[in-house]
Amino acid sequence: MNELDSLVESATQLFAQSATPADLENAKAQFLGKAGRVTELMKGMAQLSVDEKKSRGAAINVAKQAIEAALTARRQALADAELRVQLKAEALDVSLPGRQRGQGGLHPVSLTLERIEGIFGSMGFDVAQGPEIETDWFNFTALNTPEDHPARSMHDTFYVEGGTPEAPNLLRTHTSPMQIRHAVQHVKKHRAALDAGQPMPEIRVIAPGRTYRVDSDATHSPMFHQCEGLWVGENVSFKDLKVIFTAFCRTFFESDDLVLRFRPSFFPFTEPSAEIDIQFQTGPLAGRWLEVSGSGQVHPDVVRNMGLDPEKYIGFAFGMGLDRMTMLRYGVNDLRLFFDGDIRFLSQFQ
Ligand code: 2NM
Repeated sequence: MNELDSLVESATQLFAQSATPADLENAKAQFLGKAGRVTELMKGMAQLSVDEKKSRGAAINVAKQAIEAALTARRQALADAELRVQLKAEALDVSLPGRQRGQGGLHPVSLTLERIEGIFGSMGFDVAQGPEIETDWFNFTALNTPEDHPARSMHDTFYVEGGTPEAPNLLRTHTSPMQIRHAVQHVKKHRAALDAGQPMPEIRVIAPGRTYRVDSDATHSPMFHQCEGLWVGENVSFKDLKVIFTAFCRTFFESDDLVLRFRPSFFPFTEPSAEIDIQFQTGPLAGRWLEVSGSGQVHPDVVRNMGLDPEKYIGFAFGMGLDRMTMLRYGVNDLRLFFDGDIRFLSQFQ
């Protein structure tokens, strides 16, 4: 191999060993740069004759062109390799499964509420919802709760801005004020018929929602959920309350042999009043009496505040805690779990 051939070969080798474009440009300088080996060969021709210059120059030129071709080829190879790496890094695998969006669900207390609405709905009850900030009239006075009743103290009730000293505003302590609002609306709607001595369609309504009391421990939350029910008509009796509430409990707890007990109690807005206890015959809670609701015949003064004649209309009402109903149904022993927002607890109800 002559001197020029071996020069081309060593250039090609050095180019092949250049792993980056910068290395390659350094390698190029060693052969084609100002002080490169090809340039040195050109300078070395100075003492040659014209004929020698011609043939030697042509040979050097051939070598130079071969080196330039090798350089161009290597540049292209490096650029191709770089592109391949880039394409691989940016590759999009369209066959990958999409990112799943976690499925949400209802809070257990909301599940209870939906259940209760469904069951009472099937028995002809409307659902009434209304303000959580109430007036003293709807929350207490209309419900026959006397001025000096402890429930009206700042100790038990959250008072809020917006009222007057005589008629303060407060966070409702039960959903009964909504029962009054609904009954008043209902009576207004049928006022003409009533005045003409015609019968009024019965009031059958439940009022679920948030309620507030100054209370906080393992079994009391300052905000809790209630659902009250009201049934007013000319021929309604305690028997009707017992029938619908028994049917409700058996459906709600999915227990056909569940037994109810009405235990005498007191509420300002009902007379007589009773606590409703239930007893499961089977399952983990079997044999124990469990309080689930308050109830009673609506007090004549309250019937009057609905705009009805208590001599003619009789009402029955009940009120239960949705949080407690949820605890009983699912066997949850700490009320605070419902308000902590821990997804590990809440996701178990989906
Ligand atoms: C209860 C217990 C007993 C009740 C009474 C009324 C109304 F509006 F008719 F007066 N609504 N709800 C009632 C009766 C609520 O909760 C423990």
